[in-house]
Amino acid sequence: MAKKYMSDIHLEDYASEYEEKKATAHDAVFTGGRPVRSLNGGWNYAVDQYDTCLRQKWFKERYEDGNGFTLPVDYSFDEWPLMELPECWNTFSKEYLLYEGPMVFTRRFSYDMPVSGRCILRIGAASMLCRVFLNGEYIGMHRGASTPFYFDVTDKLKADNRILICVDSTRRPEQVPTENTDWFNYGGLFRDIELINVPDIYIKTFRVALVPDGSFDRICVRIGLSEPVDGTARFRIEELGTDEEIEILDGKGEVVTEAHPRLWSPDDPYLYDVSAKFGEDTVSDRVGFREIWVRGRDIVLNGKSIYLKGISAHEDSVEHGRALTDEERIENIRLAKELGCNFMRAAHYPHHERMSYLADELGIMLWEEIPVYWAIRFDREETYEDALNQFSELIERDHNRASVIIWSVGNENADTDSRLSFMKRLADYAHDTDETRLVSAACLVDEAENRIADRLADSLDIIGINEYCGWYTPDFERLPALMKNSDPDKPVIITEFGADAMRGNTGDPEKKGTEEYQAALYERQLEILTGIDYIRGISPWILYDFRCPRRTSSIQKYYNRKGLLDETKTYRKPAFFVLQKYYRNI
Ligand code: GCB
Repeated sequence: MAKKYMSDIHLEDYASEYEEKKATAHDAVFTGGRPVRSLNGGWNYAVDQYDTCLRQKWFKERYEDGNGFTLPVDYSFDEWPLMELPECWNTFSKEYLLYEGPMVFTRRFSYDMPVSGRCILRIGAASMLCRVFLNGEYIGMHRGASTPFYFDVTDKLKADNRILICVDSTRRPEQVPTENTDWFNYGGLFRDIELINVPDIYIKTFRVALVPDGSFDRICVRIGLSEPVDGTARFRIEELGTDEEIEILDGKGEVVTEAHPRLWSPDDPYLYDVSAKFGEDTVSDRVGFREIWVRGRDIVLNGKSIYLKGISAHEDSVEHGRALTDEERIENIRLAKELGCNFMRAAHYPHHERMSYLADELGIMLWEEIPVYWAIRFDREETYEDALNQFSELIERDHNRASVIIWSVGNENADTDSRLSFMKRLADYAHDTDETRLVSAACLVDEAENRIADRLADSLDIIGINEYCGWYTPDFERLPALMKNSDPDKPVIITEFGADAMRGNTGDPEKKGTEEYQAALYERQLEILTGIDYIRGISPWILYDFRCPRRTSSIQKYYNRKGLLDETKTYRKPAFFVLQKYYRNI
């Protein structure tokens, strides 16, 4: 008897069975145009600091021992308080602001079982470890805080259901990102949770883009099915009169069709309705067509050399943490446009997919990044697999977004052999799977030689450089010297420069932390960077102040204050206008 009731408190290895059934990029399902049943809304929740849900298998909901004896249980799902999901728990309640660890979410829902077809559960993102249970059974898990994941739950659904999700936001050294980052580690189910109905055999992947060959009149369409069957699919763009048959063999098909689309650019973000059909299944999307390449030290959009007038941004808001509303996303893009930007660096992890849809619609080019940030465990194969999986999930998710022109494989990682091989593999993967974008990373300057020199550069199309002359690097004279000492054979983007400035801390332009110091630093940086022919863009750090537990000084107050706006996103610091003027004059 003792064994039966005590096992959960003596089993140290309780979590290993929940490492099985990992959701990966291979499970991703193209969702555009499909009917979706939202599971957003009120979920019962409880902080579960000691992982008791997993240890005691609460998800089994065992209230009796089978002999009529009522078992004591440590949960009461339906009486737990409610949280409206999606949400970051840190901003949901002050009580949880600094809570890191496991939290359990559960709700009931009814479901009208269709006569045929399958049902896919899609979770937009959960930070960082997520385990899903449906009707008493373990469905699977996911790692990584910023990409969507999918489970086929067809055989587990009933008319009345209980879903239970354990989300564990603990930072761990071997995770991607690792435990030390310069941003706030928000926890929660902070993107949409939905059920998607698909036919028995369905379109799983759907990629549409111009062939990047400079002709601007060849559209490549790739379709992948859920089963390795043969058949015929159709691809349509009504507005262009395109109606193509695609032969499907073994579940895969590809066609290159001639068309003359109006090209997408930030000045003319023109989108087409495209669709594909296989059997009873139809998917659709709104897609822009553009070509982006590198020619020598130039970045070329639709055949014309461009300069990336950018700004970096975190996904952060005082009220909602990373669970931004659509209004907040639109406002962020609007602010970037007010600055004069044609480009945003979505740092340092995949932002919500709505960001790239909105960038497509509103006309702003995007740099998208995975959180291979600082001192990742580059020596661990499991960490590489995690990074690669998050990267594949991102590429799968945003492949059809014209606005996304650059995939970044990481940020500011010390140049070691293991880092080189880790990030080179990621860059090679991006080149192999997606020929319609450029690959970059935010690299470090070779401090000893004061030169742009990173062994990873050979694997990149564009070299990103973070330099903090006038801030972390006191001697400003190093910047012109850096420019002079360097002779890269490809374009460079200054992916970061900046200075902290607390709103209202005004007065002395010589004093770090004042609004004036920040503005003067921008003036000086921009003056030096102007006219350096291989610098083909900049994305200074950063659009607005963002929460950051590492920043404890009296001018920071747990915020990184390098924003051009403060955290309310309403107050423009003087440096905002310096950059705006610069962009207007380019
Ligand atoms: C960097 C990092 C960024 C930090 C920034 C800073 O180089 O890439 O994540 O927030 O510096 O403010 O120090």
